[in-house]
Amino acid sequence: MYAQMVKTSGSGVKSRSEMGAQEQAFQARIDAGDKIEPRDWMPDEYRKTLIRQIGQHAHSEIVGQLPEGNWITRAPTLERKAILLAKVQDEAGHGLYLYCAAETLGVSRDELLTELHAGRMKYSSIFNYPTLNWADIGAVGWLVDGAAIVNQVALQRTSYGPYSRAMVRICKEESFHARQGFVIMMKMASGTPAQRAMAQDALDRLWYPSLMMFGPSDKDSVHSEQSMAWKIKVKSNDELRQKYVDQTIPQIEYLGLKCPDADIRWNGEKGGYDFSEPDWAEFYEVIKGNGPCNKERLGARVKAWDDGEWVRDGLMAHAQKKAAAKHAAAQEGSGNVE
Ligand code: BYC
Repeated sequence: MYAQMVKTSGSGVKSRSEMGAQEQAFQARIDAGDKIEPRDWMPDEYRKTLIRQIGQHAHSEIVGQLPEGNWITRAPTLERKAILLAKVQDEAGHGLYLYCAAETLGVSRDELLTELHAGRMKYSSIFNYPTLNWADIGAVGWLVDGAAIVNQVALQRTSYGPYSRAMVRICKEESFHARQGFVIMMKMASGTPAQRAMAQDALDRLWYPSLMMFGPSDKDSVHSEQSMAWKIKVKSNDELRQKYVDQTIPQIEYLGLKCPDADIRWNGEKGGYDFSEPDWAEFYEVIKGNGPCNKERLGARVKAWDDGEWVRDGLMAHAQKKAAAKHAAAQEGSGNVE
């Protein structure tokens, strides 16, 4: 039940001559940099790919609340508690924008959540790792939100209008999230030897999982070729991972910490760092449902859904009552009493 499995198509990209007239016109709009809007014609696979990616993105936002939400009651000061509370609340908002963007494609939020709860839709692998102490909260803000920003800045230019617009707003909020994480890390890294050791340990554990957030290497990415042809993705998984490493290594140095990858080297020729790949076998285990926290995370989401049933039922009953009263008043006003 907890495996995050979705059947992938990965069937290759059609050439112009294989496309019908409607598809050719659609592709020409994409190539010209037009945004596709909900009422526009789109190929079924384009719609399906967006529902998969936006849905997975939305799920990541709400599952991503769990590892940090866990630390709200244990934040070291009132100020830190207020900041973390605001951040975790922002993530719920991000989930909302994204579920709304997915709804414009003809799928309901309830349907997407049913898929998540049944283990048929994924969420980001990173949230299947635990947050063991306060330094991890700094590292999540800094590394995880930092990685999310690199990915999402590119997605601001995605071809689907509602997704692109959601990304603009999300990116602004994510920048605040990453900074609050970096400030926690600065405090820990310049604190007592024990605090410094905690900061290093958090970096050691979260470095490779944060690299995995960008997805498998381009050669193993099943969806990239088609998604890039449709400009759903505008940068490849490896391009974004490289950008992230290049921006993060100087930050590690600034903190006076050590990157857990002994093979990190500046490569002047390519103008970026050489780095070791994450353990992809571990990545595939995690997305199959076998990471350290998959069961706990999905269990928490399912419980929240079940516990909230009475609220949803109450809201629906209230809405139906109001709609019935409005209908009755309208009937009475028109003298058309049934
Ligand atoms: N985790 O062909 P590929 C946040 C799956 S929330 C899990 O390269 P694609 C935050 C992939 O789905 C930020 N699964 O796929 C929130 C596919 O399987 P399916 C979340 C992954 O879609 C709260 C298979 O592997 N951001 O930051 O072209 C608090 C093959 O991959 C992952 C987004 O969701 C992964 N890491 O590219 C704090 C960004 N990577 O679906 C922070 C939006 C790959 O065929 N998504 N898979 O069964 C994307 O940009 C793209 O979907 C990805 C993957 C780059 C992630």
